[in-house]
Amino acid sequence: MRSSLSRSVFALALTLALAAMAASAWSQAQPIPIGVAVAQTGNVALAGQEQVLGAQIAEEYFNKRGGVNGRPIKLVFQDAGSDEATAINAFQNLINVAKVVGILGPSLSQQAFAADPIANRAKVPVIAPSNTAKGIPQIGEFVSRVSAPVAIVAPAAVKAALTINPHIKRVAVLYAQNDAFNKSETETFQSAVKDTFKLDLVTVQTFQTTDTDFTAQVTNVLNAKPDLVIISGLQTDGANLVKQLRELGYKGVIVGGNGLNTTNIFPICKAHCDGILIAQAYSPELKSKINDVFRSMYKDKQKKDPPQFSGQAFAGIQVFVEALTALDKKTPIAGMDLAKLRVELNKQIISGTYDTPLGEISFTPSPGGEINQKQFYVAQMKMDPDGVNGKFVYVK
Ligand code: 1QQ
Repeated sequence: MRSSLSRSVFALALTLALAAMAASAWSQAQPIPIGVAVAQTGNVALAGQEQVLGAQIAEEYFNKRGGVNGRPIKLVFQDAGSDEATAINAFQNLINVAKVVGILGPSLSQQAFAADPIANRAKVPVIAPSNTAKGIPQIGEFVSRVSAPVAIVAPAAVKAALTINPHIKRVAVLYAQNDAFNKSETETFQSAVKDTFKLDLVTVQTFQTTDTDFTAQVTNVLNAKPDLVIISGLQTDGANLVKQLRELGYKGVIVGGNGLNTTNIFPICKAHCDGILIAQAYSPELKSKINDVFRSMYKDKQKKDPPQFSGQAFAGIQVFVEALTALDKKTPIAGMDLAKLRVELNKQIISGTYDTPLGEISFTPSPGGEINQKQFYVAQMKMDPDGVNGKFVYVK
């Protein structure tokens, strides 16, 4: 009797101890795993590689400063590729196998609409580093973004075009119709052209992100005699379109969307990249302590100023680190099981204010997750005559 009682007490104690160990298993894992699922392969890797760099610099910087109250973070990279299926796979791996506390990714809005609902159902916080389409934070309460929506950022480039050439009247718009971000961005551009700046939208042409021959669209554009052309495409298709527009004789101003927002398109449009105007949610010239540090760390490695996609990725990791730090001060995270930590971390992310290389940012309250950001910019591509090297020059 006595021994069977003590046996069951022992069994109970053992069960409790095992449960406690399982609950804190993640927390024994030094360091804290944060998932990064961006495009390391496929056509969007032209932007994704800049995100990898930005995230790695954040990891190095914040770990040097003591990580999360003395505990380092560890980025777990899982290639999200350039399509929906690869992004979903990456998210599932990070959530279920790597058991990360949250995910930075994916690169495309098109992928986010497919992969984010999985994280949202699993109650895993996602920070979108470059998902600028309408409707991203509305995917669910676990989704927030450090990438300001096109609706707020993009019109600045049209305004800059009008400053460069005040005689612009006739505008042609082209967009990739098989991509969620490009469909969202062209809506913004078209309404800026017609409603905000009262210009004539003389033609709208569509293409696919997989297209390589734009002769038909360019011919239609040239026939419409525009003095401004606005392109919403991704990197390779967008840059090929610019190239063919110039080769077939277009001489007016070109505004590109966020899909062309990388110097990695230079090898495609070469000298023809010259002059493209693109609105920016980041400027290397922003004066702040954190941006000075980020800019100099990036410059040491890459010998050039950091681009927007790197700045946003850095900011996303910074938000994770600072939210984890604040949460840990209130309730030590080592005692939390992973499911609870993810939920509490999401609440903390949404409620914080962060002094990032993008300037001071915060999020709209739960179930919000939309970024509040104050400063936006416009850059213009300046190519050397050889068409090989070039840079983004910020328009004053
Ligand atoms: C989106 C974007 C792309 C240009 C990121 C690479 O802004 O898909 O929302």
